[in-house]
Amino acid sequence: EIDFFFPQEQTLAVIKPDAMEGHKEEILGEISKGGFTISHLKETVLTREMAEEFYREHREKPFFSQLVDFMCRGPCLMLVLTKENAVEEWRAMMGPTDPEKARETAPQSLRARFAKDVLENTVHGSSDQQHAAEKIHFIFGDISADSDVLNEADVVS
Ligand code: RTP
Ligand code: MG
Repeated sequence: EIDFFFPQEQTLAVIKPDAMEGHKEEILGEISKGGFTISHLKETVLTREMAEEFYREHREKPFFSQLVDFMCRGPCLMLVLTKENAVEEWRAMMGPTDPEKARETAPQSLRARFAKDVLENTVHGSSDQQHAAEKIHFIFGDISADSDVLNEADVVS
């Protein structure tokens, strides 16, 4: 029998303000069922400056100011998820950006189930490992020496 070793990968997940209002526990349950380990967790209301920086790759898009308004509207839950292939697996659990498309192509996904529209779409996930590393650093600072398992010190309030 051969045991293959797959390295653990980290991704940043965000439960967005629309979902914090009624689906937080259910989404956390799905994350757990999906086999992800949560190593860091922080509930926060983003300032405009933080939201602008977080989504800076979209600053030229027509929806940018709406996106920033939405992300600052209430608390977000920020999570560092660890698993083999975490970036791709979390994106798959989220489903496509637009929930209408999600309902057609990925009806079990979080966005298909909970999202209102293409803006208020429930969850964020890093698009690749570089993006994950950047955004995790932006939200949580340097966590490179921390354990992959959540302990009290890593819950930031
Ligand atoms: P995210 O970054 O939040 O995980 O979402 P994503 O990769 O699926 O989509 P992205 O293109 O990166 O867009 C970031 C977020 O901007 C909002 N959006 N609004 N009104 C619109 O047409 C529109 N398009 C995108 C969504 O909140 C989207 O998740
Ligand atoms: Mg994106």
